[in-house]
Amino acid sequence: MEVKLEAIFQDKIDQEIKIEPRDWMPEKYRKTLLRQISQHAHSEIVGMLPEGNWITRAPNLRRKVALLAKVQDEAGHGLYLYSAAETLGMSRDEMLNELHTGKAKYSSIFNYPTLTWADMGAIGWLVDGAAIMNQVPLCRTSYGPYARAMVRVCKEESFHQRQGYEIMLTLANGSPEQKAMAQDALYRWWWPSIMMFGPTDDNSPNSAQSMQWKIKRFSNDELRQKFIDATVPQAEILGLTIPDKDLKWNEQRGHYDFGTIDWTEFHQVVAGNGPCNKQRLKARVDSWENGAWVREAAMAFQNKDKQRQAKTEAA
Ligand code: FAQ
Repeated sequence: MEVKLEAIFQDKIDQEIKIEPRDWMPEKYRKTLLRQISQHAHSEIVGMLPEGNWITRAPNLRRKVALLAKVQDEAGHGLYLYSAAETLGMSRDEMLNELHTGKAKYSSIFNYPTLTWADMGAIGWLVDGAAIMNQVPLCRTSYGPYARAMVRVCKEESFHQRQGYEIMLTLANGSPEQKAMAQDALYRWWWPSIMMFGPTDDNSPNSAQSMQWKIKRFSNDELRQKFIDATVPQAEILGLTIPDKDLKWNEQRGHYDFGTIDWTEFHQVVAGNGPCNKQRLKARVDSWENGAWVREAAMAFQNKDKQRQAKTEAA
């Protein structure tokens, strides 16, 4: 029976028919999606923190409004993604508990500090740029609720990428101090951004199965290469230097060659030992604890409302 169901399931995937919450699915498909979507949701919510740090220090009103809107968009992305993950049978409270106890992962990139205003430019340009490269294919992922959530997320991410690039462009064409600030931000964010795509294909335990199920459409290395190829010319327009002496156009491959990624750093950050892991997690846990009264008040209101309704119906 299970074998037959599995064959029907794979056939649907092969024919590009979306899998919906009530459809039969292998348990491992459900678990893989739950892992990826909840990690993605946590990344959006934790990802609000590095930029949230600069809202009060934006250099002018236009920049402040754009940054505020961007951070709010990230909260929205987290909410669509938690909703999509909930359709797979785990409650939002359980997912948050996994984040708060360190059981669930979130993207390595959000464990780095934002030291200057130029970091707002570098995050928009590089981090959102990498996110778009990874997420546009997710609009065609095989699980319906995830694919549909990603359509809006990607539209908003493109705006984020452009606002970041525009900050970089302004700084790169500004005073020598501003240009130096932009360069310093590129130095610090480049390597962590290319690590966002995850381990190399031969070290990516989930890729083969996720590709077969069309959860992922491109491998980690393919997306990383696409990102580098798209971003190098943008750095040239800015007149800024990417901190990789091995970065070079390879005519034969039709791609940029690049240097060796420091995977020890990546694994350290993912293991909780990055520069800001403890601070990020503490901010989320504090926020959950400080918001307890809001949840309790909402529940008390709902119970009162139910009692009132029951009384009216009984009368
Ligand atoms: N950080 O076998 P794979 C954003 C883990 S963008 C931490 O290759 P998979 C927007 C991976 O989970 C950022 N952990 O795994 C924004 C797995 O561990 P597990 C979020 C990482 O899933 C911008 C292990 O390594 N985007 O939020 C990372 O097939 C600006 C082995 O790896 C998404 O989540 C990492 N970078 O491929 C917000 C996109 N990479 O769970 C605010 C959706 C890998 O087995 C400001 N996710 N790991 O214990 C994906 O596309 C995939 O999950 C990958 C990883 C590509 C991230």
